[in-house]
Amino acid sequence: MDMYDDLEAKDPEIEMIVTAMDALRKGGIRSLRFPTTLESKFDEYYFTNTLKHIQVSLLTGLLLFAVFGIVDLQLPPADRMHVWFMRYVVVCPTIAAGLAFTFVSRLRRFIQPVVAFVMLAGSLGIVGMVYFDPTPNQNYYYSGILLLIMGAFTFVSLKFWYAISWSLVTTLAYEVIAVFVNHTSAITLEQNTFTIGGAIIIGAFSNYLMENFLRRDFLNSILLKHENQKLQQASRELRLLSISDALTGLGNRRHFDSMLNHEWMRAMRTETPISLIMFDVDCFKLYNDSYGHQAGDACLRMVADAIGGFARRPGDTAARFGGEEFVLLLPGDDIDQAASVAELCREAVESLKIPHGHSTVSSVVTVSAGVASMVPGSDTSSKVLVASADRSLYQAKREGRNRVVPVGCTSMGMDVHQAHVVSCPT
Ligand code: GH3
Ligand code: MG
Ligand code: MG
Repeated sequence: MDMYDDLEAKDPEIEMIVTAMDALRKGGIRSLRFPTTLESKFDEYYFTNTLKHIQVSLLTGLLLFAVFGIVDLQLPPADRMHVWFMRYVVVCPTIAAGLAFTFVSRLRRFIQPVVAFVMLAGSLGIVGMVYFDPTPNQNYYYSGILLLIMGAFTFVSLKFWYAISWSLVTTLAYEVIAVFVNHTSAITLEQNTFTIGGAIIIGAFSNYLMENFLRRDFLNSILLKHENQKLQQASRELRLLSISDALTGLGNRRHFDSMLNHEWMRAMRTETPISLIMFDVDCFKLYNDSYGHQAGDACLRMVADAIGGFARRPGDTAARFGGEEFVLLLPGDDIDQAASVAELCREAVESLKIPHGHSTVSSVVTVSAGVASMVPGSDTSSKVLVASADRSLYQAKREGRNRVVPVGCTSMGMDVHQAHVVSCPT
């Protein structure tokens, strides 16, 4: 099974890529053309991956063309001047201009036709030399055409259709000069034509393979990018799932533990206070018993929303501690600030006005809260903070529920002295 089979087929771009990949695997010249949108992306990719290569090959071609002027020394001076004119006034400057062009990034989309044009200048230059060749069978420069065919198909990274078009024009130009102008002997012409044809077939095959593989490479790079994005998204979702409570959407216990650890260390470093509020829904068992478990779940969601709205700053963490207990971690807040937030939460839950006909403290759903605050020292553990908040919560329950008890303080919300210590009958 391929990695492609695994991709969901619904994404049209991916479908297009999979089809193109299949076509490239099956082979054939038509596979060397993607649908327009993909093709223009491939152009960009091709350009980026072949630019250096093209520059090196043009520079090498320029040097070779210049150095090959040495072979012209065999010619009589008058003929040599013609050839040198072709070589140094026409072809070399054209190659140099083409090379310079490759450095102009905003014209990069024309790089293929420009390289094809430079190659054409080179091949027509050699055909010109064939024309001026003073040797008896005018075959002195013919091998240059073979060299250029090799270069065009493999060295300069021309795309298949550019290389094919170039080779046809070059061959035609050579044949016209050889047949109609130079009247090259039949035996030489036949030999040369077959060799050119053979070189083109071999060159075209190599060029086709290179482009085919480069296209596959391009498609693979998109697929890999796509897979990567999907994996990243899945891992983000998984992480979110692993730290959130399924019922309320708040952080879960694991998230709370890790945030507490993190913020505890930070508070220790910065020597700032960190506060924890622990909430517990009052008489919730009775709520469940009277309204049913589903209504109980809906009630927990509303309470969680109300409390979660008070985690406002980075580092503030609202989480479900378990059952009908919630926590709000407030790094940077001291006991007074945290007690005020706890009181606001208590009021927020009360003002939801969720009817609770069987509560012993109110006609609506209420929460009790225990608040603790510490500046962590190196010898204290965050467990101490949780334990103190828990103790305060227990005290709030004992003092009559629907109230906030900061550690070591008397309760807020309801006057502690008027509160009856009641317990929910279970
Ligand atoms: P107190 O005021 O002393 O806190 O009394 P309480 O009835 O709230 O406390 P208790 O510990 O006796 O009961 C807690 C109840 O919360 C019992 C359990 O069925 C209920 N509960 C815990 N988790 C869930 C939940 O996810 N959904 C629902 N619907 N009920 C839950
Ligand atoms: Mg409880
Ligand atoms: Mg309770």
